[in-house]
Amino acid sequence: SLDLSEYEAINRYEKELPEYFNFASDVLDKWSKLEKNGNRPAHPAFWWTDGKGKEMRWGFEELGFLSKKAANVLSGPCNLKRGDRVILILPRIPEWWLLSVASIRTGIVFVPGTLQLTAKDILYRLQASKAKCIITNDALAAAVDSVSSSCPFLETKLLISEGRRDNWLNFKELFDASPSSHSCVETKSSDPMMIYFTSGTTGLPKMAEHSHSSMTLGCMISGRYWLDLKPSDVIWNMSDTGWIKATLGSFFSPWLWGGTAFIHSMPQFDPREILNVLSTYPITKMCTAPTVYRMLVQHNLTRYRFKSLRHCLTGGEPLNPEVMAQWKKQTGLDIHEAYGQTEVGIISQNEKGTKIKPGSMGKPPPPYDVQIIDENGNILPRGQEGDIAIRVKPKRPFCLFSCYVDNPQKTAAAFCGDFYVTSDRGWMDEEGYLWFVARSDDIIISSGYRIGPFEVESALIEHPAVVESAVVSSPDPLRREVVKAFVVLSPSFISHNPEELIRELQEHVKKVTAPYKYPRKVEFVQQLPKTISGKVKRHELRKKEWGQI
Ligand code: BCO
Repeated sequence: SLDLSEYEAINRYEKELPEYFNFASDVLDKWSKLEKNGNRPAHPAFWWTDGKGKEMRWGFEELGFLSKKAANVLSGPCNLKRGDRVILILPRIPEWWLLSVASIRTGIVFVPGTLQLTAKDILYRLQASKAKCIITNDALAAAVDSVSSSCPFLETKLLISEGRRDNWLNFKELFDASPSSHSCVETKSSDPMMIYFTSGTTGLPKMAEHSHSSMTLGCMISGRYWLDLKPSDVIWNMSDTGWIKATLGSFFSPWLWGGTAFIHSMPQFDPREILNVLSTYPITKMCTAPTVYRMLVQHNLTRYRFKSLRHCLTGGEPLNPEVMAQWKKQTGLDIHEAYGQTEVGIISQNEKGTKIKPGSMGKPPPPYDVQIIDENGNILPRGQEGDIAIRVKPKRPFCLFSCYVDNPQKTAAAFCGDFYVTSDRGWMDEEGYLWFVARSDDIIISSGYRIGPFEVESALIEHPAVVESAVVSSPDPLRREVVKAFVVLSPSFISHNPEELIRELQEHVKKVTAPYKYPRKVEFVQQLPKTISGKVKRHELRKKEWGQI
């Protein structure tokens, strides 16, 4: 098996980070050698199914062979060089994994995005990232074409499709003709590897950059103690490929530990399909959003037998203790919750074999020193609520994001004194368990999505009925919280049927921006509460929604 003790020592501050690190050459290619020599269980490294009978299984050797061919497509016909950025928007199909590995091999910085992005979202991402290439499929090619003339940096469009499209390169054709020999570039541990667009409380999403070591080696401790991974494991992490949870749970963690990343393409979310897959395949670990567990426990789980499932995990939003109890009653298994963010990965976890306190996010793993601080960066006593923060001085944990690209102000604003501040409120109990309270800003965490109110308000204002709006979180039994819009109508729309108008506004938002952000609740109001200087008091509306005033 691969000796990972050095990487664990780095996470425990017992060893320095190596100057050079590349996940493809230092991890994947080493597993490939071990596999070839019979020193790894005969499991696939990648096991994909479309749920309709089509399957794909690759060992590490095959993954290496195929991803080297994909790397040659990127640096050959796509003309991409080390350091160039490529936007990658694909559903859960094998090419997403191949092209992500290929980017790492070539030193190209990949920028994943969700398939729910609209033309406007893509335009913003292409312009902000200055990406030279975009890779997507037929579902989004027309949206890309509708904006590409406004993207001066965009040189290449790569289509993953059986068909051809004008002005697009076809991946399959190039891949088939591509050579399989490729030398992985040497990347410094601190070189940029990937960028995620992440929503903030003001303005459009920021670009959180991660290095070649941050999330790869940063998966070490969570992979070992939270996910409890071994080479014999088959882990099914259900995240959409646009979120960091996909790289963490379906890529870096399973492959660092030499296990199998199991993927179901699942174009439509369907709880019954999930239960059937768990009953059919030898999945030993599953990780999915709390909202999914909430949906699953509404079914009679005792009708299913999950033969291989041993360990259940969750993260992205808080899980209710009642859902944990129902899951345990019906399956006999605990749900191990972890807490993290795009910028920092996993910073608190309920480790396998430790006491679970339902409702708590567990304890911080090394290298993170997580504290609860006040607004001046002072550590608060145990039991007292404050900002959840990560110590960055005297030593900055290597797994923290590098920066918000091109945005030194926002990067600086994320730090206070000796700490990186998560903008989540919480408290720590006497035993060091972390408890989530709420966001300290206006961000909405709905079914695991991080939604910036400004993005939804900007979409709403584009509708002629909307004079102005304020978007806040509102409680919801299934999604924990949902987006609620308070809307001031233009006089000519006041007499319209309110139900029809709500539906129209919802459909409008779904078209203008990624549909997961649409306001599931809408209330028409005559005016919005404002400060003397005219700033909308979102916190007042939010407090009312949550029954706090
Ligand atoms: O619920 P509705 O049907 O009214 O609306 C849904 C979709 O139908 C709709 N939609 C999607 N594509 C559309 C569209 N409408 C029009 N055109 C399209 N092309 O939009 C709404 C989308 O909502 P959804 O995505 O929540 O859908 P759904 O099917 O209810 O999915 C439920 C979940 C739980 C599977 C989904 O919400 C989910 O995947 N949540 C988890 C998100 C996640 O992975 N978060 C982790 C982020 S990373 C992180 O937290 C860092 C941790 C270290």
